[in-house]
Amino acid sequence: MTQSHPDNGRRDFIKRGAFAAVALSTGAAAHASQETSGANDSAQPLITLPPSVEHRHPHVKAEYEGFSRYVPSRGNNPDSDYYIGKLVPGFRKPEEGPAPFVAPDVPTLPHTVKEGVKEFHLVPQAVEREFLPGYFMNVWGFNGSIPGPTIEVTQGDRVRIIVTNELPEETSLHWHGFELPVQYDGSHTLTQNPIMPGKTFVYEFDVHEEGTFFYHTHVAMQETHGMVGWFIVHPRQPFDPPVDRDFGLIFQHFAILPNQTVNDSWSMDWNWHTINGRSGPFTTPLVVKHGERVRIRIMDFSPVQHHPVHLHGHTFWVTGHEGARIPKSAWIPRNTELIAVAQASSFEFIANNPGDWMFHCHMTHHMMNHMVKHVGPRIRQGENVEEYINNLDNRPAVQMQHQDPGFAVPGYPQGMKGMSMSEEFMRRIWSRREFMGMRATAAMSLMGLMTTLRVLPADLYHRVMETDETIEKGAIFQEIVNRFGDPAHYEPAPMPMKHGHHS
Ligand SMILES: [Cu+2]
Repeated sequence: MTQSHPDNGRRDFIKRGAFAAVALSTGAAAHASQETSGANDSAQPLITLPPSVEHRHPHVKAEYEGFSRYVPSRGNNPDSDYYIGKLVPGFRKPEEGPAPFVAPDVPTLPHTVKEGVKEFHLVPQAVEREFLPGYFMNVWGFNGSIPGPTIEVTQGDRVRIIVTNELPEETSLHWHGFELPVQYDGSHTLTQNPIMPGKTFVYEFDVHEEGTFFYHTHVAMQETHGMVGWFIVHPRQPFDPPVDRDFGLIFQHFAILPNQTVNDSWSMDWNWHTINGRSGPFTTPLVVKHGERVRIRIMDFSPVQHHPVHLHGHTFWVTGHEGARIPKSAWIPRNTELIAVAQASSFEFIANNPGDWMFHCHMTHHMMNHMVKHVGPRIRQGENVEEYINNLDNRPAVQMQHQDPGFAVPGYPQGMKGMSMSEEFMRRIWSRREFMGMRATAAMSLMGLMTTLRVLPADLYHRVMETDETIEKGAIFQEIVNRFGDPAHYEPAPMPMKHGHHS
């Protein structure tokens, strides 16, 4: 592969001082440079090639040129295998097998092996789920969780799933996308009799496919209550190139009216949105190390809405949908991927741009939740619904005008001033390791179907994810600005926050 203007890229990197160091390390030093990314300015050769790639593809250096796993970069030739990091491998060695699948805030379903069959127990049941701190919703899921726990197997496995129905009504479970014997398809009444309350049904089949699948109730109205879970099948022959991270996010929405905790399964509308059963800012950030290859699988199990999911600061390759992995020649570079109801998409990228990056559905009304503080009893002075219900004859006075001057602005509520973020709310948001060191105002910008991708240099990743160090709000972000940005023009977030800060 001949490079048209390799020197342009080279000069550009070198010009950028601290960036250059990490782009200019040799393959053997790839891991070492990760430790010091951005903190070293010695000049070294341009190309960063992991030894495994050099070994397998001894002639790729020219193609690789122009792309760095440590600096936002494209590569020079769109037809190159390494354009936008397309086939740049992660640090994980192929012999280590696939990276563990991680669905934040959703457990993995344990299994036992009986005579060569992987046996799982799934329990459809009503569950209580805390969408946001203090906002407990009564929804339906599996084994105490919504989404249900992840089933994770390998292509070629035989699975037995023992389903015991703890719902108050009949159900059946569908294994979405599997080419299985029809009697185990779970299509309610078409292929099997319903599983009555308290009864057990056993599904058993061979898994010859690989990819991103899921299971769900096949009773439509139960679907609106949220009954879905991942069914991840790792390929027998590991995907190439290997990834270091494999995340899964399930997007859902519900219609839960003001002062209610139960979803309206008849509604054509929606007001609550969740990613893996939580709403922003309670969604858990995806934290990765600078330079890693990352896979994210997204899936939409919303009853009626599609989601254009947008990642900031990176360009990713769409590598598969719910059907199967896409041949490499047909991978598409994007920064926004539209997933329709019951579809899944997988994409991969090199995390070469440090920072806290928005990762969210781009539908404006999916970037917020309920917004109903001004509706019903909550417009009244005091917000205790119990008191209101228990004393209908002497209900609290209606609060005709909110005190916050923002409510007087035409176009209310653009500033989302109805959102209540109490001190306890914020304490819970910030109590999570994954949130540490983000800007003090970070939570204010995350609502509904919004989460964060945090790309951290190895030392900062270590501080956030592997130590119990107390990290001041904004400290990690400030450090990233210091190393990779323009600190002279950076203004830290005000502390304390206006609403519900904590110390
Ligand atoms: Cu959306």
